[in-house]
Amino acid sequence: MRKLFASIAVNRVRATAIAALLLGAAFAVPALHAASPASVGVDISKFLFNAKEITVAPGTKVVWTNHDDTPHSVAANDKSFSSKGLDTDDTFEHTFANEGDFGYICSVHPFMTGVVHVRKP
Ligand SMILES: [Cu+2]
Repeated sequence: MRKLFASIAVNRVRATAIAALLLGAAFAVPALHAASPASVGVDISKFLFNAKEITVAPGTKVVWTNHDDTPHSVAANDKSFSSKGLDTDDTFEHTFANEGDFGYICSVHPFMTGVVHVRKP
C-alpha cells in the first residue's frame, strides 16, 4: 500500500513538471515571433535624453528613466503625453499607438529635447 502511494506521488510530480514545460513552451513561442520589442527605454542622464531620437513600431511602450540627481520631466510638444517631475530613478512610460513624429522636451529644462518616430516596421 505504501509503495502504491509513493508511486502516485512520483507520477503527480512528473505530470506537474511536464505541464510546466508545456506551459513554458506556449509562452515562449509568441516571444520568438515578435517583430519588435514591446518596450524601449530612454535614459535621462547629464541633462540629455539618450537616445535623443528613437524609432519604434506602433504599440511600443517607451519608458524614460531619470538617472540624474536633478528632477526632469517628459512633455510632448503636441501635449499628447506629459510626466510629472521625475526624481532620481523615477520612470515615466507612454505607449505610442499611432504612427508619427513625437517631439518632446523636459519642461524644467526646455533645451533638453528628444523625438520618438513611430513607424510600421
Ligand atoms: Cu530636465
